Parts: sequence; C-alpha cells; structure tokens
Amino acid sequence: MKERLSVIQDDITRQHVDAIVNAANNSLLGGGGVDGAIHRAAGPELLAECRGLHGCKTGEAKITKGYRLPAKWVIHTAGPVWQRGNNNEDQLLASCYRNSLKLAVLNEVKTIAFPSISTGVYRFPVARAAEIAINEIQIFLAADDSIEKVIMVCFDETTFRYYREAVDRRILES
Ligand code: AR6
Repeated sequence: MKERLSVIQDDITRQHVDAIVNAANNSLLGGGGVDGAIHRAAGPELLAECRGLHGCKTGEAKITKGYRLPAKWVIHTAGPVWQRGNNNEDQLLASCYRNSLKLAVLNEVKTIAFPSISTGVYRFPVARAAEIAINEIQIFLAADDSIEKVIMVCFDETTFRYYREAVDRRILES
C-alpha cells in the first residue's frame, strides 16, 4: 500500500498527474487558498466551465478539464466548514475523499493529487483531517486496482508532518 500513496510538501498546481483535487466551496466559482491558486494556474476557461456545473454540495465532487495546468482534470470538492465537530464534519470530509476518488475512477484517472481539504479557511483541525484523509484513501485503494498513485500535496511543513505521521502510524499498525 505504501507505494500507491505518498505525502509530499509542494504546490498542487505543479503536479504532473492525471487529476488534481480542488478544495472548493459550494458555488464552485473560485475563492482563495488552493482554489485561487488552481484557478490562476488553469486560466479563465476553468471558471467558465465551473459556471455550468451549478455548484457542488458539501462532501460531493464534480470534474472539469485542467486547461493550462499540467493535470488533465480538476476534481472539485466542497469540504465541510469546521463547527466544533457537531455538524457531521468528519463524515463529510471522508465523503470528499471517497467521492473524488470515485469520480477519478469513472474518468480513468490513474494518478491523482489531493490538497489538505478543509484545513485552511474552513479551519478543520489538521491532525484529525489527516487521519480521516489517509484512512479513506487507504480503504479506497484496498478495494480498487485502477488508481496507481495518490499523492497528498501539503503546502506547509506542519500540515506535511501531520499527514506523514498519519501514514506512518497506519503502516506500523498494519
Ligand atoms: N497547493 C497545495 N496546497 C495548498 C496550496 C497549493 N497551491 N495553496 C494552499 N494550500 P484552503 P479549505 C493548502 O483554505 O480550508 C477557498 O477560498 C492550505 O495551506 O485552500 O478547504 C475556497 O473557495 C491548506 O493546508 O481550503 C473555499 O471557500 C489547504 O490547502 C475555502 O477556501 C486547504 O486550505 C475552502 O477552505
């Protein structure tokens, strides 16, 4: 399992993979953080295609082309806003990963990169988000043999450490 999932510290817009995932909002009409970076790198055609998608419910995912990005596809998912854990945030975050991976398989994606969904502006605690993300990705990969590589792309070092530790813990436990 280890070789199909890796954690790196980098900028997701530079990844040469079939699909990158965008931590978007319900409107899918752009924003700050990783969403802003993806729209800037992809160019205005991305926003034009997003307008035709009519938004995305929290925990769900929609796909567009990648335009000027190295990635062929962008999978947009809307993560939950952290509200002290009382609003189904854990399950909704898990759904973001699961639904993004399902959509990837439907589109014959072999390599996919994720950002740390919901842990920026949406304030989901990073340690908790990392456990959920790694757990969900590993469960998915265990049942799927079409995706060859999943890369967790963390922007800052603290986030990188939490995801690295979540992977290491699971390898030790297995
Ligand atoms: N590559 C990889 N990760 C990045 C990049 C990048 N280029 N830029 C930022 N991150 P956030 P959220 C990291 O706030 O919490 C937007 O306005 C960032 O350091 O982008 O899901 C949307 O439109 C953090 O670790 O997403 C929504 O309104 C992680 O990506 C809202 O923010 C997620 O931070 C979504 O909030």
